[in-house]
Amino acid sequence: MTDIQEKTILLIGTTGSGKSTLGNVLINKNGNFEEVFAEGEYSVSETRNIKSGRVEIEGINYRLIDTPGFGDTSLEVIKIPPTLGELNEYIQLGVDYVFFVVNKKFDNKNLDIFKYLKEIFFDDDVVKYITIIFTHFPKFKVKGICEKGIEILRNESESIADIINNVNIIYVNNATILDDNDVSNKNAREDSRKKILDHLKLFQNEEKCKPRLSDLHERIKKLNETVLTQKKEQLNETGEWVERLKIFIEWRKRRGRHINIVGKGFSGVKKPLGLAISVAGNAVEFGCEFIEVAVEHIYYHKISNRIKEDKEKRSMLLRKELSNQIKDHEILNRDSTEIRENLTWLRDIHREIFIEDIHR
Ligand SMILES: Nc1nc2c(ncn2[C@@H]2O[C@H](COP(=O)(O)OP(=O)(O)OP(=O)(O)O)[C@@H](O)[C@H]2O)c(=O)[nH]1
Ligand SMILES: [Mg+2]
Repeated sequence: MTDIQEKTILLIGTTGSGKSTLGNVLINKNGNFEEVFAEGEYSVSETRNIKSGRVEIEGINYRLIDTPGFGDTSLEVIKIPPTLGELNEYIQLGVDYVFFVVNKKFDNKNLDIFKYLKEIFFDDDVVKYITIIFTHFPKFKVKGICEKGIEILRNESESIADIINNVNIIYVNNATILDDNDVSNKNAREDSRKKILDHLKLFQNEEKCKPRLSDLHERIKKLNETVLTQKKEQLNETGEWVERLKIFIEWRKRRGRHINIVGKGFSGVKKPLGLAISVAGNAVEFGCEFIEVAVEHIYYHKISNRIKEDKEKRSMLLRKELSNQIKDHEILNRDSTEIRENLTWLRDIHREIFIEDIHR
């Protein structure tokens, strides 16, 4: 009988985060990082089904479970890939490590995945087993830079800080090895691998993390349905808000005001997408922020994804996009009743001024 221990590593994360690649780096087939799990070359989800691979390292047999990525690019919701219902068959005996793979930035989608790990696949205990592995991080060997990354994350939001403080974090870079001469990327993969192997040696839980297997398929299906319904409601609500905004901004523009200036006197408390809107002293800031928030949700994938990093540029583009929309808007053809119905959120006096102004 062999005396080889077996440990299970579950790779989980959004699509394109680098799960399959990370699996290949750990297995290091033929010492050449050959593909065991298919790595995506194009911007489409590559892994459709769960797959497992093995590697023996220093007397320990690691079983790697590669999974399809979370993500729904069309709706900005994070549905659980239905095929993850089959995880049952792979992790019945429990897992030793959950490698939560993140492409550079820990965002809201990752917050959702974290929640699903605790509520759908495991329970709160899973946090002890999670290591967040940030991929696509070329400077991972520069001294101090990973610590700085962690510090930045801690300041990002309370919910992210709460996660960061309770899990292990590793930064790596597993860029594609282009050809035999691509020593630089090969070395980077070797260094990444070493970093993770050191972590595996250092960090071990005595017991395996037990999954919640019963009705997994059903629970995933139910959750996905709920997520989609919520998103649909949000979009409808946002759509209505943008409509109202267009009318309001048009009004301001016609009165010679800059599009961003909502002006004093506008008051009302509304909650598009859970964001409380109220105007007291700082009307201008409110205006910009509101426009940005409302439109961002509509054009999220069209614009903000592209230029996520550059907030100023993003606001500018969002506003430009909005003004283009306004140009097309057939506001002048609306009759007073229709406008009144659209403007229930304005104070009576402002609503009437607006209608008068439009029909002048
Ligand atoms: N530069 C760089 N590229 C990476 C890194 N990790 C992965 N990639 C590349 O990113 C792309 C996506 O990687 P995959 O490993 O297929 O991602 P995945 O998480 O398995 O994606 P799905 O199977 O769709 O869920 C591939 O082209 C990889 O070569 C990294 O650390 N740095
Ligand atoms: Mg994959």
